[in-house]
Amino acid sequence: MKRLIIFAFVLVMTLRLRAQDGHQLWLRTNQPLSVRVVCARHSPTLDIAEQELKKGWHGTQGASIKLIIRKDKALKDGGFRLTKNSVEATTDIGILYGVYNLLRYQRTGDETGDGISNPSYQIRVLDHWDNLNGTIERGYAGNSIFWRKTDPFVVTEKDKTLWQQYARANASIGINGAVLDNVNASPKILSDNYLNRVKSIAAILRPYGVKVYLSVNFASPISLGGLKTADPLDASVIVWWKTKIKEIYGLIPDFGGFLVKASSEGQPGPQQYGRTHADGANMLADALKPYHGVVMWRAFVYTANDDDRAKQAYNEFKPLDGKFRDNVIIQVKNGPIDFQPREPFSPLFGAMKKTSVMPELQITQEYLGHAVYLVFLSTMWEECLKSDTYQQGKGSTVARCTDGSIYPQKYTAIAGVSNIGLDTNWCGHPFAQANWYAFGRLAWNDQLTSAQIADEWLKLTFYNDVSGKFGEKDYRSDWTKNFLNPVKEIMLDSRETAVNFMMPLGLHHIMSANGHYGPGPWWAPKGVRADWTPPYFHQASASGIGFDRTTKGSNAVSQYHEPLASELNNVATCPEIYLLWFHHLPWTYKMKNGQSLWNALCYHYDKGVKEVHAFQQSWNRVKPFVDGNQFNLVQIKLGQQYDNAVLWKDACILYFQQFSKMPIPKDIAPPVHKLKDIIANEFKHRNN
Ligand code: GCV
Repeated sequence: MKRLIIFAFVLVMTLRLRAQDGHQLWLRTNQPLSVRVVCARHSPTLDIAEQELKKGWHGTQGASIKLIIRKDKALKDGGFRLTKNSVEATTDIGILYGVYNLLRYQRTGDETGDGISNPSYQIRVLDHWDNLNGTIERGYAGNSIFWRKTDPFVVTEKDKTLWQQYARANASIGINGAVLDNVNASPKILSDNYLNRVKSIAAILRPYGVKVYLSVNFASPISLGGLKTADPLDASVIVWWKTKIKEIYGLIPDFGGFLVKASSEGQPGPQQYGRTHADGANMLADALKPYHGVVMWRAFVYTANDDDRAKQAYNEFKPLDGKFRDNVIIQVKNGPIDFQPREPFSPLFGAMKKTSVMPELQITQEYLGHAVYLVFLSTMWEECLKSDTYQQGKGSTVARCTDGSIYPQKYTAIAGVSNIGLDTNWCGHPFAQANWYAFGRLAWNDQLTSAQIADEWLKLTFYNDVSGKFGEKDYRSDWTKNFLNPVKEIMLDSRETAVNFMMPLGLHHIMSANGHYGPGPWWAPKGVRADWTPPYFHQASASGIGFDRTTKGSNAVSQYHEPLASELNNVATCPEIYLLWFHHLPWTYKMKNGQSLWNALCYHYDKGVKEVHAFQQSWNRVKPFVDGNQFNLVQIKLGQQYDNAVLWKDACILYFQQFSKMPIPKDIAPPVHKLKDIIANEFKHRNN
């Protein structure tokens, strides 16, 4: 008997001390207390809610909690009300969201406020850029969790477990949709075999309230249906889509709808038939309407013409305002170019007043250091969502222009391009999980601050990391002072740091063409269209640097509403963070602090490098509080980030110095690389 007890004890301790691999995300549990759950009804979703309470209860030992579904005018769909002893909602999924929130409050120690919570956006969707062969475009965490090359149509128990874990993680932060395939879509996704696999995925995601959507290729009627055209006004094309959509709903009755990248970056679209984006989107919308499906139609369009690329989406879509069906939602990237480390908000936000518009954010770090850099993207998204468009007077923020507060949109929605793959820790970098988390939290509540989100995520993810120390007296205050506060500071500073060492003062799109990782301001091979090359964007010459988008230049400023347009147009009032986005200025231009533009640029690069170094030192100090595996992984990645930051600094300073011909300030560390070596090595290692 004694041996049995010792064995059981050792087993429990071993399990408790098992190294963290990050797979549990922010849902790590630690010895729940007992709870009694009372619920008059049963459904797969309610059963999950009950199990979650039992698995994760950290409230009063032995408490009793009621799950109540009833009409409540204060609650929107999915919303919930928490009282001392109950979770109330109008729907099953509202109960599940309420349960996850209650459990989160228990674990973070945060207050529940008045207990009512409603989502800011109705549709909170992850866009997976997953290809049907299992690879992921701009994915840095392994292959797709949905598709694979070998045995593509076999659904294994392992698949189902992973999809269930994925759905649970999403539900825990309120994400309620998943677009399962790349926007550069293969027509094959609409073939029988793939649709049957989608059906299997949908069945696992359904109890967690996650609907499936598909990206579709506009030319599918030709490539899959054998038609001669994909013209959206052609009767046979309309019938083809109607039939296909009927088939989809026969398999998946709660299918969400389509995401479409059309007439963009080589993808087929209505324009090749002389039709507009509205013609294309409306044709699909009409076919989806009887089933309550939506079309998320992307505004990421630009062509190789002389017009400033930053202006093109607005020029294309603004004239179509009011011409879209009410189940079309125009999906707009946060900035006018392409998910750069810093962009002003897209002028389409707030400008389309009679059309549903949804922000598209990029969770995967295509332009922000892949799964190598520690960059907490929440501050970038918060900056965008809280930007004032002035479209309906002061306070018309991007958030309010898209969440239904200002315009009566039939649907409100927000999308995040997923950073999830088959890696054990889902996202490649332990801190990249915070970006998935932050997207979900902001989609639920677009008024949250990044500080709060970081605080929650750190508590949920790391608090019980070092099990041996967990029960110690004063552990909580020790942990807060020595882990939570310094790591939160790293997270909150991390995006500005990346901007500093990559593209400060409004510079943009000067990254390497090799996977968009590392610097490449020189890259402009013959024959490549100009608006894909960095010199098009930075415009560096002996006379200065920056893209003139003022009224004297491309006039992109005029796409913004007053007083913002004038503020941006005037170099004296344009915020310095956007200076070179909107202005071409001489190297000697005097900044607000008296420095020359050239010196300011050098100091920003240097500051970014120093900040990454400070992150490293700060991280080294938190070692006692972090699981060894996770600690080492982050330490290694910060080392790689530091090296790359130095490369960015050296490359950009040396490259731009060729034009400025000015000396590098003496009080910054001189470059350790030679420009010619950096350029020669640029494509040596392939970054996907
Ligand atoms: C899915 C950028 C990316 C592409 C991406 C495209 C888009 O250009 O580099 O990989 O394609 O944006 O958003 O459609």
